[in-house]
Amino acid sequence: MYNGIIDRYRPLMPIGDSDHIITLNEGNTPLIRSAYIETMTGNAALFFKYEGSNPTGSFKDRGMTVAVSKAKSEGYDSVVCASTGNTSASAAAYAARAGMKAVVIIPKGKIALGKLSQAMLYGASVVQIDGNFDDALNIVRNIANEYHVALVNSVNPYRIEGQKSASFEIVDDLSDSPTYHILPVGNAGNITAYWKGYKEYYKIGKTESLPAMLGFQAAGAAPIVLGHKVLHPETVATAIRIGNPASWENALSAKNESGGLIDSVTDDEILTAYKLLADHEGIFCEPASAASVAGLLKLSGNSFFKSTDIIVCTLTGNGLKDPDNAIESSVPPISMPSDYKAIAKAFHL
Ligand code: AN7
Repeated sequence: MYNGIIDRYRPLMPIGDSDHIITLNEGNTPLIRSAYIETMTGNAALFFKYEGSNPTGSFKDRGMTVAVSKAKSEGYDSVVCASTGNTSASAAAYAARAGMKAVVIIPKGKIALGKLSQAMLYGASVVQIDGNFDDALNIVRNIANEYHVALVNSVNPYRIEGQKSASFEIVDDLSDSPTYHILPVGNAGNITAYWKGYKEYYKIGKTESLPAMLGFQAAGAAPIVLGHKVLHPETVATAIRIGNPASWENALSAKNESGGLIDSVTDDEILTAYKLLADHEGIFCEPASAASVAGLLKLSGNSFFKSTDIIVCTLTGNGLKDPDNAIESSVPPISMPSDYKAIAKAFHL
């Protein structure tokens, strides 16, 4: 058993012997074979990398263990980040464990309830601004430039180093790279990290091929697809409500080098995929995560995939993060008298 991704992949991590490791045993998340959606892909083999099973419920923990370990080891006593929610929850948890202070800046009213409750309970100082994620990222960049505080957004290269571990796990499970890797794109750190991970594993001979990277933005927050910043990004998938991604250039490199694409999916397509995953796969992810499957279905509709393809979709965050969207997308509970016969009859049991 490994104690988290640094322990498991230490030779490929920027960690020195004297570094202090802050871990919650993140990583080692399930790669789940599709039970149903696969049949909609032209019979390619489809797997979901379910990052919702990380300790704070998202992939951010992979990056945060490295970023906070390094911050602690370098003598910082506080961390700061901007966030659409998941980064704030993860930073708050790892900072708490490290005995460090966390200040997190979020767009007011635009982060899912579960994420907000996490950052609050882990004891972070939560600051809401009348602005979006891009405004919050500018603020924390300025703070980190002028004050002695570690910036733990994915502009911190240690975040990318940690997040690349997801590619290692997938290859370890499949014994090679998939043909296609599909994931949602917001600030574009994760697509950058996955591509780095695949390339590193290829270089040391762990794989014989590299996947094509397929990234999907929400249509109302699709700067990379449009080719220009989006000043007022809007989407039901609040995690990826980002109009000026910090890793924009790296995302384009991942796309170009891998022979992939970056496209957009509408909120309706995202919510359809979100419900399909729950109804037919038994998988509860958050709306932003379902953007990967929405992208898969969009491409499948154009007969993009072959039956010999192996596809991995990353499901970046746990559905419990966003109870409001879950309830909104579902049939409400039915009120009935406490009468077992009536209940059995109503549902033809
Ligand atoms: C569930 O928490 O940017 O393209 O501040 O929470 O690496 O930004 C979250 C991003 C996808 C996009 N899925 O990843 C934040 C934040 C979920 C996310 C993304 C996010 P990146």
